Amino acid sequence: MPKKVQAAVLYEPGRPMAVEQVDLDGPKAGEVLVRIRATGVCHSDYHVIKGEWSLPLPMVLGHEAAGIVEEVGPGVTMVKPGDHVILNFRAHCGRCYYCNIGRPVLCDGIPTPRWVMFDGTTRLSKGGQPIYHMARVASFAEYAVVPETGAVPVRKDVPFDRAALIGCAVMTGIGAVVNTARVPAGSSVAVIGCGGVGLNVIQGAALVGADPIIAVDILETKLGHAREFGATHTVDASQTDPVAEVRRLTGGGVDYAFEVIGRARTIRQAYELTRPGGMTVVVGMAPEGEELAINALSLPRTEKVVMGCWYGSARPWVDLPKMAELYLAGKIKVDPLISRHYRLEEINAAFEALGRGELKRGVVMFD
Ligand code: PAD
Ligand code: ZN
Repeated sequence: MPKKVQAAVLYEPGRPMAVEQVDLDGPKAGEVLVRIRATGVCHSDYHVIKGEWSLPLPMVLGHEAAGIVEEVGPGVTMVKPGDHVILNFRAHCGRCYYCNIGRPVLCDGIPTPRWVMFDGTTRLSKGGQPIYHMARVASFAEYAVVPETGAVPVRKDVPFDRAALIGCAVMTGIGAVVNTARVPAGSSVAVIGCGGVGLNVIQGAALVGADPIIAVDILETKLGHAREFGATHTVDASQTDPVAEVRRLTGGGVDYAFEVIGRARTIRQAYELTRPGGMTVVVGMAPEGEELAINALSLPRTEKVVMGCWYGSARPWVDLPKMAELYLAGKIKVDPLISRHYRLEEINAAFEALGRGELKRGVVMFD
């Protein structure tokens, strides 16, 4: 018998999610049932809500989450009931080329899309109709069934709301600096977009000893948060041209520029405020089909590197527990990322607040 669980279901882009009872089948071979305790409100889910990416619907969104393993399917050996886990939104196969070279985020060993289990079917349904799983996490629900590699055990003394944010915003932001770009101490850094992920790029830059760290946003409140997370300078892009201002502050551009919004226009700004020989890292996820135009001749003439960053180039089974340890050791800030807690019934209001720029992060909690 499937389990009846409360979940937020997106049926149509641009429409509120319906918070309702759906069916969740138990874990099959290699899968794990997780009781979700906390899940973050990240802009990646918001892209789906806004219809910027064409994904199959209906879908339960949510990919930044933590919970407790309740049951494991046949053959599961990496986790056991009772484990506290951070959900990994890039569950990997462990056998493909990318898994073997230590880049599991790029795993291409699973032939099925990221909205269904590895075997191509969903565990979520309603009235016999399948409901898809956002990034094989689908945490806007009381329970989730995820692949075994998608549930990473962590120390039980990490509060669930903090653990949830480690699962995406913290890992992606800090990972962008430490794993993707490998920013050396003393480098100059600019971060365009100071939301939940951008603040973590800023704290990652501070962690590795970058200086200056220039934060760019269009909201004054966000620039205030940026200072709290280690920015040394702020630029209000609603008042000033960020390219000219960052070039002025640094005498020609930064060593590393991070775009953390997901628009071609701001990616181009990030490229233009990168100094010759520097690196532009694209973390933000643009609407599907959006193309980036940069001056072709500028590439050979400046030797700039343009680099993408997915999930902070994480090795989730190493890096997520490490982030949890760093948090518990007081070396990274997670508490001040949380602006507000919500209940699942308030999920639509939480995304509206994100859209208005009112949140560092909102976190949905379950009883
Ligand atoms: P958010 O909404 O919390 O933050 C976005 C920030 O950008 C806000 O502070 C805005 O005020 C600011 N902003 C908007 N327009 C401009 C502009 N023109 N100039 C300067 N600042 C601006 O989002 P988030 O931090 O949750 O996510 C940011 C992006 O990162 C988004 O595209 C999301 O999908 C992506 C993401 N990528 C990964 C990954 O693996 N690469 C992981 C998680 C999120
Ligand atoms: Zn996210």
